[in-house]
Amino acid sequence: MTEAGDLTLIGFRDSVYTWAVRWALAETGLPARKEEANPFDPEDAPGLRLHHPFGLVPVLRHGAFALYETPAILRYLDRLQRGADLVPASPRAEARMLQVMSVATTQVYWPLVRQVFSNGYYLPRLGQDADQAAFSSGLARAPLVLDALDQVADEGLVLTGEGLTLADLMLAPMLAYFNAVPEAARLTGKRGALSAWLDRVTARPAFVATRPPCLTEPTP
Ligand SMILES: N[C@@H](CCC(=O)N[C@@H](CS)C(=O)NCC(=O)O)C(=O)O
Repeated sequence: MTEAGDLTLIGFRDSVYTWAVRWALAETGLPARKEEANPFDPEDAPGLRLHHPFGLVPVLRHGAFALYETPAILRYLDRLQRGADLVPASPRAEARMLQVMSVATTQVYWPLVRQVFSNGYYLPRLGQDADQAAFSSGLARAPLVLDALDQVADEGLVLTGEGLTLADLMLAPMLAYFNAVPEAARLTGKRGALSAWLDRVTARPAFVATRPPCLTEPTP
C-alpha cells in the first residue's frame, strides 16, 4: 500500500464536507497536502472534474488512488490510521452510526446547511443576495430533522460526546454551520441530548483547530 504520507485533500475552505475530512485528518494525525478547489467557481470546475465526475469536493488522493464521497473518505482514513477506531464495535452502534451519516447527507445538508446557513449567514456575510424563501423553507424543515437526531443522541449508542465516530465527523460540522444563524441555534438549543453532544464534540481541539475561515475570520 502507498505510504500514508502521500495523501492529498482537494477541497474548498468553507465546504462543510471538506471540513469533516480536515477534522478527521486532524483527529487521526494523518498528514495530507491541501489543494484548494472551489466547486462553485466556474474557473475551478473543469480541473475539479478531472478528479470528481460530479465536480464536487472533497476528493482524497492517495498516490494514484482517488476517492470521493465523504463517508468513504472518512472510513478510508480510519482504516489507514490503524487504531483510530472511529467505528464502534457493537453492531447496533455501528448501524446507528451509518444511519446518522446517511441522514446527515440526505436530510441535514440541504435544508440546514444549504438553505439556512448559506442564506442566513454565508451569503449575507459576503454581501451577496440571499434567498429568503429557501432560508424559511430550511428553517421550517429543521425541527423534524433535529428531533430525529435528538432521539438518536438520547438513545446513547452514538452522538454521545464520549469518544468519536464517523457520525460525529459528518454531523457536527453541519450543525455548527446551522448554529451560526441565531434562530437556528435556538432550535438546536431546545433539543437537550443533541445540544449536550454538540457542545462536547465541538470543544475538541481538532474540531476547533479546523474551523473554516467563514466562522473564524472577520467579515470580509
Ligand atoms: N455526497 C458528497 C457531497 C459533496 C458536496 O455536496 N460538496 C459540496 C460542498 S460542501 C459541493 O461540492 N457542492 C458543489 C455544488 O453543489 O455544485 C460527499 O459526501 O462528499
